[in-house]
Amino acid sequence: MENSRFKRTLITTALPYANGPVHIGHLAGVYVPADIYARYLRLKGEDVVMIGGSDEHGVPITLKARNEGVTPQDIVDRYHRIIKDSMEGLGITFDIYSRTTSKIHSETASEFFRHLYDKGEFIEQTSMQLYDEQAGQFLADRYVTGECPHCHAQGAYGDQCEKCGTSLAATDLIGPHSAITGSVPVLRETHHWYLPLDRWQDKLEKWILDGHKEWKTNVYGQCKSWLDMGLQPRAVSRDLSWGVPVPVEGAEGKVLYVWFDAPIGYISNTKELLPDSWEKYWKDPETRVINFIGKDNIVFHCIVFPAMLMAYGDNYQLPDNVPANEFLNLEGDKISTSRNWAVWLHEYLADFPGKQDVLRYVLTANAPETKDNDFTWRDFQARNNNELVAILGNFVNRAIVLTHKYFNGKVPERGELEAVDSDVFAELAAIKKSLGDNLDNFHFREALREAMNMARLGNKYLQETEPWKLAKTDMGRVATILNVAIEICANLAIAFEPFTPFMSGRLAKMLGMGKMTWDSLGSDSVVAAGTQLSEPQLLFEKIEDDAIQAQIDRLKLIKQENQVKSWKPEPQAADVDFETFMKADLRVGTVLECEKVPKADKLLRFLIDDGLEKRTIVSGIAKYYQPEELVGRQVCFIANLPPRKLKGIVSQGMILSAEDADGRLVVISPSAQVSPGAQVK
Ligand code: B3M
Ligand code: ZN
Repeated sequence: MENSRFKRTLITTALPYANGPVHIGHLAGVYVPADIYARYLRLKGEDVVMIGGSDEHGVPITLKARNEGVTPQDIVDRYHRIIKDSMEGLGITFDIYSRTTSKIHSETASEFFRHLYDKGEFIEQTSMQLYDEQAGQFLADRYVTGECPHCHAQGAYGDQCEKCGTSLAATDLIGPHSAITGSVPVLRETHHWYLPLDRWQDKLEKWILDGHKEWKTNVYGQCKSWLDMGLQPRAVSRDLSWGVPVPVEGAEGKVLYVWFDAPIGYISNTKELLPDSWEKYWKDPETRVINFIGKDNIVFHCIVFPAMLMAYGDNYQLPDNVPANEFLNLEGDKISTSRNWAVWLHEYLADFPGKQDVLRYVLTANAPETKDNDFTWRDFQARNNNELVAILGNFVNRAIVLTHKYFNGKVPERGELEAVDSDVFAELAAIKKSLGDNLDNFHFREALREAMNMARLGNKYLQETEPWKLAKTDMGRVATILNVAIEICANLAIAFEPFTPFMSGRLAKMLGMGKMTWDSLGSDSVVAAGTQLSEPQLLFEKIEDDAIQAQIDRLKLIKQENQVKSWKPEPQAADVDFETFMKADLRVGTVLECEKVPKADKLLRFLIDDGLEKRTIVSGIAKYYQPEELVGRQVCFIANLPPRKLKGIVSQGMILSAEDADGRLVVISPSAQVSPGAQVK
């Protein structure tokens, strides 16, 4: 920031809803990049404050509470803890991580609303909204489902039909039902306060479209399309009992809309952190505000909240940048809290203790900065084993082990530099430059690649100079080479600090480094000659297949469970007349023999006593039964099908099974022993 007009940076991070734990999607989109950036600025010695907290209002929290039979406060208490602890566990360095149910927040949000209200910044409007009489509450759009008026799909939501993608109003739905009680909602009149965004259209256009062409294209593009459509008034209150009460008369039973109070949470949390100096971070033009968010939050941070701040006045600063990320998918599917399709941070920390850096590294190397990206466990393993272990860990280990071997772990003095040594220092300085440029521009993937190039440089240097070969002939040269190698290690500790702080801390300690600073990065004298290194410790260890397989198996199980949950029986088939049905000869037989059909993993061959003779039937249920367990059992089969050849075996009939929701086949048997050949009627 040396040459810029700013003196300090306020970093805000989207406040996660406290209705579930955080997952890798949240981390990759918001918290890991924000933390990298904050750590980078701190390394540079800048004045920076990073604000976080839980978003504890909104309808989903009330529904979850209702489903579990607990209070909304119980829900947010539970998840706030989990989120706060797990983020801390991952080394996300919030200066404060607070919550929107705090007293200071409701006071701040309430005052904010009241100030706008008194200034005449709202309009009041009456409208008809769907009301669930059984639940005794108005229904948020998302909680009404019905038939889409456009494509006539069932199960369209009150805000959007997921089938045809049309945006809807809940009142457009044909045959609407409440998602809370299933009852048919009625229309009721209600009134709300609206922030007329149209009043701010011109100012927002100038500020973003003219003033912030440097924003990421996804962010700029979304803003432009909102602005091009023309802004409309937005309701800022809701009929709900959970939230910050609307602080005006005649507003009983109404609370601030969650998206009105949540961004004010950034302000209240700053106040809580810095009761005396918070205003400096919000109202001084020398403060630079950066909002880290996911792409689904762009409109609220770039249009709605800035309009709120402009309406408030009092010199509130608008964000200087909003580096929103795209989404991270998991093993090819969209991450979903409700479908449990996620890698949850608190579970990761329990399953992979001490491996915070690996997750931070993989999420950054694969960050969805410009497009949606995919997290896979195989990629996670490969990046750990082939990059962190094989490149970074390996180089550092070699440098330190060799220093112990030849100099008892004391960093040797270096002699005259040869070209190959000076090249290293020139390269370190060049990497520092592009690392810094990338970080300044929120290109964290690229920045991480640069940091990794430093480790590649180290390996290449040792490969070229081969100090182990010189040990017999030229210890002076060995001293110089290892001195340079240790300098590279020290540079690595600094360069990686924003990305993998746990490793950096351990490495810095091994190298006897003091406080790490950005200034010393790229220099040739971070560690003084004569410094005693501690015993080498591995920085990273290989992750074995079984740990990865366990994660993949867990996801497989979740996929199956989801399939079962969303399963619906086939619609009933067309009518069949009685005569036709009676032509099918269904019988019971006893299984005499059962065995796998060679080279056919689905098929079992049965020998069945059908009361008249022994008949062979081939059936495709081998995945679901061991042959032995079926011998002696009675099964139902169709006796009068024409014989069919399967894998060279003539099958005389078909064994009946039921297909369960997960595709599993279960054979149908009589509920009591009957004579073989008994007909099923
Ligand atoms: N809680 C939405 C989300 O988690 C919301 C962010 C608020 S930021 C002020 O996607
Ligand atoms: Zn539709």
